[in-house]
Amino acid sequence: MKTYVCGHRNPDTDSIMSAYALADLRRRTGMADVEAICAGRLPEKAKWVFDHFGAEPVRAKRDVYVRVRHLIDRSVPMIDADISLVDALRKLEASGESSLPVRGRDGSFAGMLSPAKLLNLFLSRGDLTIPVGRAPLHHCAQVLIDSDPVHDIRVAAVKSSHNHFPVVDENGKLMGTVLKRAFAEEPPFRMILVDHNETDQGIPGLEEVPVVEVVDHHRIAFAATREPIRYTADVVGSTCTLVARMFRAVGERPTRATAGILIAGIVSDTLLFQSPTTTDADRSLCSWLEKLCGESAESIMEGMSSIASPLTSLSPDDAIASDAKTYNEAGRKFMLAQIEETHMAFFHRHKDELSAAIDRAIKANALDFFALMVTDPVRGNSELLFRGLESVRRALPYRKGPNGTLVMPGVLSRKKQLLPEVIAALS
Ligand SMILES: [Mn+2]
Repeated sequence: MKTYVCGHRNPDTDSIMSAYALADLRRRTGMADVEAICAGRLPEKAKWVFDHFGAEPVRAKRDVYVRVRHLIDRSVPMIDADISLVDALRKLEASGESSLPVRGRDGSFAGMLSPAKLLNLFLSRGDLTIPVGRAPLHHCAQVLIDSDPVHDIRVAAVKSSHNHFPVVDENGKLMGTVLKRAFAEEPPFRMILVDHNETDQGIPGLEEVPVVEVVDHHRIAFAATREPIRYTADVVGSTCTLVARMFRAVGERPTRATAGILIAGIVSDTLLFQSPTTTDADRSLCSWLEKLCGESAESIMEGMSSIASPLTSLSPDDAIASDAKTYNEAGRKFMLAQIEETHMAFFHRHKDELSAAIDRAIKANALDFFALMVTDPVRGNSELLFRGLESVRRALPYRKGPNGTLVMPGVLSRKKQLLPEVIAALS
């Protein structure tokens, strides 16, 4: 069964790199079919890292919804319309199914071959050597589209009197059959979460798929599980630090590329060990990785910094969404976004467009408020653009600066510094 390793939505470098490296480790320790994916678009910085180390970038995936095509039963044959009816009936008999889909010359779905529909033909001693396409076929079958999410049709399918559902693609081409019992089965893949554990922050569709492992350095707000799962959490500066530690614990050495990829995650989350979230574990595991990689953390950080910031390279709507996390706290729904930018003046100049984009996001996501934290990792400061619930803004301990933003001297971490203040402001 396939296992996806995936970080949070609007993924940052730590999320993507830890997914890549953990998939590598799980593959080495015997997991057969494991793939690192990225929840949405792969950011330019991440592309640079994979390119720099000559590694295959993780695949960007919009969601992990189970779709009709995942349920197609490959053991159920399709009947070509031009074979003789008698051959078709032999195939049907051999399959053990009560009906089979018939595929027209052009690949389209022509109907279901079902003995009940042929009774008249048998009783009238009709010719069984005619092509099956000319025999009476069953037409009222419920035809499914291969790309449809299963959750939309599960209830109707389970209630339906049919046991066989022919599946077509968007062009009407017959793709196979889904058996009714498939709707009751477990999803055909599993998830490993890195760098997050809250379903709200995960890839869409996550709520449908069993999670078998979590590796994370955030607060724990994970739902109760049915079975034991592997859960690795610690208070360190990056998830990549935890993955590096896991390599070491089982005596596996990351390759040069994987070591570099892990370093990229560590230095981007700890802002090259300047963030207050940094721990000794981050520093010591990073120096182990530097030896394996042959490149310094500083030079990898420098390479990543050369990539344009979201503020310069993206539209205001995409920029505020590029690293935004959703929270539900004290009955309020809100988003906290973070952008790194070493030119604060550039941020001030675009404040109005960004405010408008934030207001659109508040409306689209039915939020109570949205705070955009713009962080200058070089000077070690942040500024906050706050929109929405005025009472929360007033309760925050930051003063208003000359540019109308809230100034946050020495604040670098959304998780460790901003989020606790926001939660305090809500109570
Ligand atoms: Mn992280």
